[in-house]
Amino acid sequence: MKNSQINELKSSFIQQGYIVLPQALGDADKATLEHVSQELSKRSQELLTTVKSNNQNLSDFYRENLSELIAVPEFDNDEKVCRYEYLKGYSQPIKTLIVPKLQQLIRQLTDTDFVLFKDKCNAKNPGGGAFEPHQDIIAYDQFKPAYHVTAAIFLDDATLENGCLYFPQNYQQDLANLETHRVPTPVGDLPVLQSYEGGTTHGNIRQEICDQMNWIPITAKAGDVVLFDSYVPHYSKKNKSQLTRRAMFFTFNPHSDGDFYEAYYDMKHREFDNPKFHVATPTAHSKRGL
Ligand SMILES: O=C(O)CCC(=O)C(=O)O
Repeated sequence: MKNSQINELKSSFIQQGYIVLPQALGDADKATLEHVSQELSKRSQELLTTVKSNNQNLSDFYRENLSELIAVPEFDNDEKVCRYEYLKGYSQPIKTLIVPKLQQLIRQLTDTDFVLFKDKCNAKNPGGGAFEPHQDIIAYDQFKPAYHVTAAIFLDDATLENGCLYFPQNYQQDLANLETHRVPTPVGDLPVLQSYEGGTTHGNIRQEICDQMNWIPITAKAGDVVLFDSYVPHYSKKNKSQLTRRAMFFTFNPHSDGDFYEAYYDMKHREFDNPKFHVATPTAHSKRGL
């Protein structure tokens, strides 16, 4: 990338909270991710099927299997994979090839060193996968870092029909007069918006605040990367197509805050049902009374 392009992306990222990087990964990386996705998707499906056929619950299963891939089902079907997590912990190519590449990319665009905080693949199978408007930060605040950057890598084209992401345009300007808690971050004070607590809407940004933002769909091609910070609100609709809309999400925190990857996944294995891990997601546990 040219310096002028990088500078433009940097300021857009700070202003909007997200940027789109078309075809940011090369063919070899795309092939690696396709291979990993097939392997891990198969494993997560096996896990859901086995736990169900053994009449176990996932919460007990993960407390006893602390290094296993985490498979999370859709709320309306306990054998349909919504997402799987702990990719770096489970896959060598993710650890040695993909994560270092993303660290390099994020460094180039933020001038800061980041370490991996968490990682997941949203399977977004036909008929599933709607994520309500939310800010990721409220799902992460049990750990020290107060600012994160996520690289979303699309493995399939993301379209209006299959549930692409939506982000608001200039939300900070639109919400400038909103009285809300603001957190100091490396890119200035960022707002934490009021959300619903408990029940089926746990973690969703309150409707009257959603209505003040100008949401736009971000369609993407397989191989595109969208970088977004942990404060920018976002959502996606149900997949109404007949095919999956897979996307991997690698979330990083500044290196200077420390490395929490294993601590995060230790907690997630031990507390699978904790609502913190089911913010605005279409997963089985988020839709239970909390
Ligand atoms: O995969 C999607 O469509 C939305 C992802 C998301 O917002 C999340 O996992 O927090």
